Amino acid sequence: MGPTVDAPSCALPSRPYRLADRAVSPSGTTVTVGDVTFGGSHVVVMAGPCAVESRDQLLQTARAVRAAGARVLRGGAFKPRTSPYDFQGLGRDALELLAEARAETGLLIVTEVMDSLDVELVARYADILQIGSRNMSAYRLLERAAGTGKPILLKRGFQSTIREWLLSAEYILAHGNSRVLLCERGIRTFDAEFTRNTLDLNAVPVLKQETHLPVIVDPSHGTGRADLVPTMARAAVAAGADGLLIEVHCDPASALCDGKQSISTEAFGSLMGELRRLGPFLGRAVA
Ligand SMILES: [Mn+2]
Repeated sequence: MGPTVDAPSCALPSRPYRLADRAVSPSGTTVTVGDVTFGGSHVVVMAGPCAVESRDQLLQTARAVRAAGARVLRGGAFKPRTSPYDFQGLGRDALELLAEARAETGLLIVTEVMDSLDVELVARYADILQIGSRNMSAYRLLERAAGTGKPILLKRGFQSTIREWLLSAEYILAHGNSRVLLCERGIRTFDAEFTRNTLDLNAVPVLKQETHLPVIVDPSHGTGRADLVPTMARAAVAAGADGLLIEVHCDPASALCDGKQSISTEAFGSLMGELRRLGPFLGRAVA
């Protein structure tokens, strides 16, 4: 007999994201906000403009997405733009308009908080706080947002691995806030000729194994192209996503932000019809 060698362990390597670990809740966690539940039998659709631009723009879009079956209205008040000369958002005025749209339509509000200094302000208006892709690793911001007790939509950093993303979620969970939604929104790859980002749908089944948290897909930023959004939205639902985040504008050609990837209210209505028909084949209802 030669020297003894330890047999390779077949056990999974221990996961560093202790609270996000699927083992904590093997059947998955649901996150309930108002009358909307993420992670259950329904695929929840969140829709609206990239940025709140005006009262008319927001209300017109909100009414249309509500009529088509969306449950949550998205709309940026504080916009992290690549150029400091681009439209930066209407700030507090946008939050007031979002509140007005909620009062009229009954839609819940998801909007981004970009800076620790704005957390309390945004939390006074939002039903769900969004942490944007650029801020996924802003750990103090994550903790401040977690401390509000509001549900957090955590977008994946466009240059972040799934492990890094789950560890960012762990910051929120470890700070005592268990209501985290993970949102895949595309990552930067070598091929940006035809698409703005590469939508990583691999992440959906990977996350379903690794974590109990609900998984959302954003096909708008994931592709950067309105014409690709319906296809990738259907693909996301087929892959097992618990929700979708879609940019919709009442007049995409005039949008101040992300017009190329924003679908019209009419296209959104058609997409919702397709998703509703597709859902039963996948064991999900779409709402
Ligand atoms: Mn956008």
